[in-house]
Amino acid sequence: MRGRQTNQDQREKLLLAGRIAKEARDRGIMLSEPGVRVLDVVDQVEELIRKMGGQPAFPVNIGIDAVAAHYTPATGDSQRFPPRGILKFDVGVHVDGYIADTAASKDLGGSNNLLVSCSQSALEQAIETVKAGISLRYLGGVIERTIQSSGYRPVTNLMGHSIERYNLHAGFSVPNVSDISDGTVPDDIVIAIEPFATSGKGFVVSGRIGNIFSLVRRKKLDDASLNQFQEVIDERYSTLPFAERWLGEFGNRTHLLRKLLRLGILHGYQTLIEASGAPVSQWEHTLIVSREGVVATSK
Ligand SMILES: [Co+2]
Repeated sequence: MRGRQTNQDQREKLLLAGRIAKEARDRGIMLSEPGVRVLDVVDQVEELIRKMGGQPAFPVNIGIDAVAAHYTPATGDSQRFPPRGILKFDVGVHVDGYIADTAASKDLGGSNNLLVSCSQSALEQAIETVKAGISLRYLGGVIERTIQSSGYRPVTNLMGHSIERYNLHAGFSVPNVSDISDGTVPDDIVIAIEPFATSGKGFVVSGRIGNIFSLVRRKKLDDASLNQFQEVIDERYSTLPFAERWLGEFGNRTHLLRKLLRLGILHGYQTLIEASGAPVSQWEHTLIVSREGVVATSK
């Protein structure tokens, strides 16, 4: 895939995924209000993605306050948005495997929150700055300084990432600070840039599995129901992350998921939580970067 991201057909699919992701993200942010059921919003947004001709590239991630990433509601989850808190709404869309990944934040029950706006400014600055060949030290420094100038810290162990077909985290990372990588941004690449800001320590630790899984590798087992379950997952999601609640027709899915996790056939994503329990904000766009310029597909 790399080196061929700007082929016209691929580019159109990337742009369509970006437009759908933008709509989905904005709808999600609008619907997420104190007292509203989280699962209702997530269901509506994932439905919108499908109606518009895309597929979710991962389950909608809902992060409230110190939860930075990797949480999605389970089937029947009755949780409601709290009266106050920093919400991160992270959406992924793919069209034939071509992915857009985008996120926004909102101060629930409040308005102009500096923690929310500083990571947004950092993303804007990063998009202004990024180009093929630019040093990651410089780019990371722009993000870091923008967040610090508002009195907050970037989250150092969460990073932007390259994206390839059916591959959300394709190996190349875009740090949110200057001193993590000596590399440069390659020509002809799709990357998501995602600054995270916090009033806490500036790094996340792993919590429990947040109802999100992905296929690592299929294995032929002696159990027919486990084999069928693997096949359905592989056909529907390939190796992209999926939610427990997307497999509602399998009444025994909790049991099947647990078995496949234990066998290493599935990976379970642990929630990522700010180390001191402080709130985190995040903004994210997906960009096509080439010598001809930079296009933010989800903007
Ligand atoms: Co991302």
